[in-house]
Amino acid sequence: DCTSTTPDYDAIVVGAGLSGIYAVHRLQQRGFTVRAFERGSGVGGTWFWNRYPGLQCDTETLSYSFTFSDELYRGWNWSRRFAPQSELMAYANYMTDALGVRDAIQLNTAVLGAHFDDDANLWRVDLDTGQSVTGRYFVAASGPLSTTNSPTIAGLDTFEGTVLHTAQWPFEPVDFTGKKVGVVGTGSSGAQLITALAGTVDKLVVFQRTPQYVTPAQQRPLGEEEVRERKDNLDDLRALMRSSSHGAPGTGTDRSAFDDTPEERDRVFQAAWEFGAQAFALATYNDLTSNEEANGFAADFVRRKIAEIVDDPETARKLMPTYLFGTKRPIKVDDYYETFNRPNVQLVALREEPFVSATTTGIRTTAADYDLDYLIFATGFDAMTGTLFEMDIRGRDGLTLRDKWENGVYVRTALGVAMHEFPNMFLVQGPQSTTIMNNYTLGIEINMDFIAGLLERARAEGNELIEATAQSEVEWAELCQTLAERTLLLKTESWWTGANIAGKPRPKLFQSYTGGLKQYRLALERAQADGYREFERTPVQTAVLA
Ligand code: NA7
Repeated sequence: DCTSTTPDYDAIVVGAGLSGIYAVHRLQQRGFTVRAFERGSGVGGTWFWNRYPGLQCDTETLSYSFTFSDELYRGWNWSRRFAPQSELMAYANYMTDALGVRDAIQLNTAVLGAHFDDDANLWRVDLDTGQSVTGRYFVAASGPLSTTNSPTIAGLDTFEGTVLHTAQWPFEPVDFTGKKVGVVGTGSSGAQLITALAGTVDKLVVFQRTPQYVTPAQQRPLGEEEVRERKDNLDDLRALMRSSSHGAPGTGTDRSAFDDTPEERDRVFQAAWEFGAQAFALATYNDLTSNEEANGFAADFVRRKIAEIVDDPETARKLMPTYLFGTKRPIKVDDYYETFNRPNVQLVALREEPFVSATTTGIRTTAADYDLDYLIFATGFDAMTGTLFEMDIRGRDGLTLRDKWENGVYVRTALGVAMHEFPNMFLVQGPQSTTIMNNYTLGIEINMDFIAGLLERARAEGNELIEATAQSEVEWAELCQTLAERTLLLKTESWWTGANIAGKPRPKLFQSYTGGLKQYRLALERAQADGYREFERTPVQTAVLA
């Protein structure tokens, strides 16, 4: 006597960044009706919001492209080794149109909440437009880095200059010519912004909390020949990407740092420094982030470079990182250390002279007053769980995701894509997938192809209610933690360890799968081949109302 209530859509997708765009496509292609909601006024996600000067994607365009379609890969031309923001946005729009998914995406619409209805067995999704829609499936493609971290500084509201955040950049270009600009934060965003602004501004004050290991990206325009070559050998490229540790060529090596003499090691590090991209971190030696002594070889090499490059010994000292190399995300930016030789660039080491307050005219530290027209936060994101917690997501019996994951302390997912007690909810590039060791475009494909396959299988069985088993998420979370414990990553505080947000409890289970993208893909392929045993499937039934 069971009847099913028909939802508005088969699937509701949150976000129209690259993961949302691909999610809509993959689900539509398998015959599901889909609606995506995007809070921005355009598609592109990360590339839509992060429009700061100097932005470029630090994964090479060679592999930072979807590869599921030869035609679409060949139909797009990147101009440079690393894509600038405008090209990344154009690419997101190209994919949206080429895949014909634009009509399925509702822009300017934020998802406020999503509640699983235990009786109707569907998701009720509340939007900031006042609308409410229902879907059988709820797919969070909301991005691991999309809720900003904006630290508070006492008196900031009295500052008469302009406050900006790299990930909430104004739509109109900002003219920094002749201005005094302060940048807080020296992660990937800060490092790119600092090198881009230094030549324009009158004065640049860099407020650095933790010094970083920065190796050159070696940006350059692409030649016609190399573009043709990569397009002609797409099968090889795809195979290389799928069998590499980070989903891109040149990420991974079998060699240990102890295979070489100190002189040979320096030659290897120097060659990687000159090659650029992720070569230094990922293609020199395989034990840099598992063995402290090996780690020290790479760290020392970068510190020697800093001493060589930076003229002022005091500035060089402040720029020297002391934490373990590669335990924060490696930064690939050209001319970073060189920038501190410019007479208009000043480095402030916040651990030596912390902020006291903002003033009407700038920033006061314990050592000095800095006059500023602009204060720019390049302070990163409430990563991984931040955006998911911001939405009011509730599974069975009204259980909130925040409670389920105990405020982020115990994040558990089945294979990084779903949670027990949250039936028919799926994650694309969510916690415990490969977000910290990913070429995102391939990571998205691998995640979404698995999810679409599972949905298709369940539909064919007549079992449209899909729920990860409790056991599968416990096992996967334990695996993620065990793998992380074999690395040095837990020894450093960063968004990788979930330790970058003031007041947010530190996770006790690692929030990313660090076995590499190839092993992750193989784990998903095994799950598929074994009949998706991690997921209990039942027919959709709805309670008969008395
Ligand atoms: P990141 O990598 O999280 O970097 C944030 C930077 O901001 C980093 O230097 C932080 O110093 C600094 N920070 C954060 N909070 C503060 C406060 N309260 N005071 C001073 N400095 C602070 O963010 P990005 O946007 O650069 O990059 C994010 C990811 O995007 C990146 O990893 C790539 O995957 C792409 P800390 O090191 O915490 O001491």
